[in-house]
Amino acid sequence: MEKFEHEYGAEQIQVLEGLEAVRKRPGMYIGSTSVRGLHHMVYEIVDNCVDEALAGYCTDIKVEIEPGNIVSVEDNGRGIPVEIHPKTKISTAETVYTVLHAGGKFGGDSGYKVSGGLHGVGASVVNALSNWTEVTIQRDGGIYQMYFEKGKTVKKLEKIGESEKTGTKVRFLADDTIFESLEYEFEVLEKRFREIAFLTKGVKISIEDKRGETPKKSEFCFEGGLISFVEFLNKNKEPLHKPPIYIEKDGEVPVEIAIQYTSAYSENIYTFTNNINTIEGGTHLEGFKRGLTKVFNDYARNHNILKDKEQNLQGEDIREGITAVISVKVKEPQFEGQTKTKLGNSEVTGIVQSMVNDVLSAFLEENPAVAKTILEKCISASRAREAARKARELVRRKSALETTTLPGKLADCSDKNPDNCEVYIVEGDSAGGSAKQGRDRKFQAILPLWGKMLNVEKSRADKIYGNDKLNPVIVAIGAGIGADFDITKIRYGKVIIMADADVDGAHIRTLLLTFFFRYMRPLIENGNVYLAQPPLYKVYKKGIQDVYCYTDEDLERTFKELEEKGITRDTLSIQRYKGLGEMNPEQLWDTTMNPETRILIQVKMEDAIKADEIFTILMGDEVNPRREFIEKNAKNVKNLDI
Ligand code: 28G
Repeated sequence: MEKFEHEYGAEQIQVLEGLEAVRKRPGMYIGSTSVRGLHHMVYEIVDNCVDEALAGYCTDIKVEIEPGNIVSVEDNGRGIPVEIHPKTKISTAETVYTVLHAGGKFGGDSGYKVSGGLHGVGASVVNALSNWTEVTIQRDGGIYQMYFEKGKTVKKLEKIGESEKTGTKVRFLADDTIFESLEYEFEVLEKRFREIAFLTKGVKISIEDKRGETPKKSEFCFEGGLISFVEFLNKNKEPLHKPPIYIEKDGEVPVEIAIQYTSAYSENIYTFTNNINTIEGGTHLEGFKRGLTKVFNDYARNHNILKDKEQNLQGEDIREGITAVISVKVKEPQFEGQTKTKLGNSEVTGIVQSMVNDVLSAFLEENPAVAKTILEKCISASRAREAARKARELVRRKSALETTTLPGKLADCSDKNPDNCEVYIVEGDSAGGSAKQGRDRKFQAILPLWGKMLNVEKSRADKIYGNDKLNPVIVAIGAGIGADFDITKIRYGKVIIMADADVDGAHIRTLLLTFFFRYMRPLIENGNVYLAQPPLYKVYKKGIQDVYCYTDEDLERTFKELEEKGITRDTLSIQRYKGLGEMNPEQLWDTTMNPETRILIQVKMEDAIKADEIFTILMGDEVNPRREFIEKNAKNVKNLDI
């Protein structure tokens, strides 16, 4: 019966089937139904505003999270066209919201999107996955509105008022029967919108969170675009030249690049394709690296900075201390790689390479002082690399003669299969002692570390090898460092950092993480690095079992639970652990080392920008940002964990 209630035309049936497919397999369209997918819903809508901005008609984008997790997005573009679409026989606006991939298939003229979230699926998918959607358009002197529920048109587009303005406003409530959670994270959205604002110069993006008692608000607008982006990334570093180098070229594949060298040793290149962060790099990055290497070598030769008999500088020498952002716009991007964030379009390599060649070499000719500063840095990097190579060969030769000896402090485990094994890197001798006694020696190895660690941010690879604190870590893990690091050789599947829950412990943790980040990055990328979580409190009383609490909230919860059993707070004793050393071996096992009961935090690479920022603040030469950071986080030590 129901089937005949509405008179659907062939087009409409197709539409309904299309959106039904989206609701049946949401993950295929929006990536996932976790909070990650939920945030993608917002990005999809905002991307439409960004497209309107890229077309040159929109300057202002306003995002609000209303109470009840309703999202509102508004732009001041031309407004989605309201007239009847010749093909679908319904308004263009309704078409955009009900026909899958309307942007690409309909419309004839500028039908392609250059912005677009990871999935670039468009408004109809958001509509299909929303409990309800309300679209308001100001255009042609009027205000128009339409309304949908779970993708189905409930109110067709109608004129509801007069207006001289233009623009589009969309409000939606994501469907809680589809998404695991509707709790948007302000900070996640904020970070993405900052990024979009950097990538789309001149556009103002504001975000306001109206859910809590005190609303949060941020506003981003960068006239400098990528130049501002690079300055932002380098805000805690010491630049070697100001302003950043900016090169740009329009054409079939528009390319924009900003570069600024700093006194640091790391290489930080971020690439974007159609405003999407291509974390795994790809052809644009490849073209950039090739172009950069050639331009600097040519310049050095032509200006006799490299003598005839001297070897070319290597790419890695030329990238030491570089911070760069590369943004390309590709009509039909192919994303490859494990997380589909690697650009695969092969034509892009040559385009970026020749653009860097032409524009950057011209820049260097016009700015010889900048060229000289950068090349001096490259040459000293090259010398350091040569010294490191010699040091490494020495180590290799040594290990070929002697049989590889494990560090004396290491209490190794008996199982030799890395998949089963874990190594605890423990701060201090006394905690190391307890850990050795408390562990399960079959699969748990203990490596105690103590004393002041080498500051890896300020050291080059040649020093790292010879360092008596880090050498045991390198040898125990057994897979080398830097370019030689070979993850298939790791001796333990889990590398667990166990340090006190205080500022000193946080410092050791950050130092080790910096070291892993810079010299064993695949270990972090592969998820092998963990942070042990020792308890902060023990709650005890004669006659009841000891309760360990890992956070303040945990402690409060424990009090409440015990109160429900009639045990009041004032009858309880609380021990606050100041360090691992205060626990006996058995306690350490129960609370922090027993796989059945312990809490391990896996260190994620997801946020390389953030990680690099914290490392730089804590380790770099600039003292003020470090002090500010420590002051800000002294109370909340957890924030020091990436
Ligand atoms: C507020 C939240 C999300 C948008 C526009 C403006 C136009 C448009 C959007 O056209 C149909 C398909 C391709 C042309 C285009 C207006 C041309 C002339 C637009 C948005 C017609 C879509 N006038 N603003 N779509 N195209 N903002 N914000 O969605 O051929 S979507």
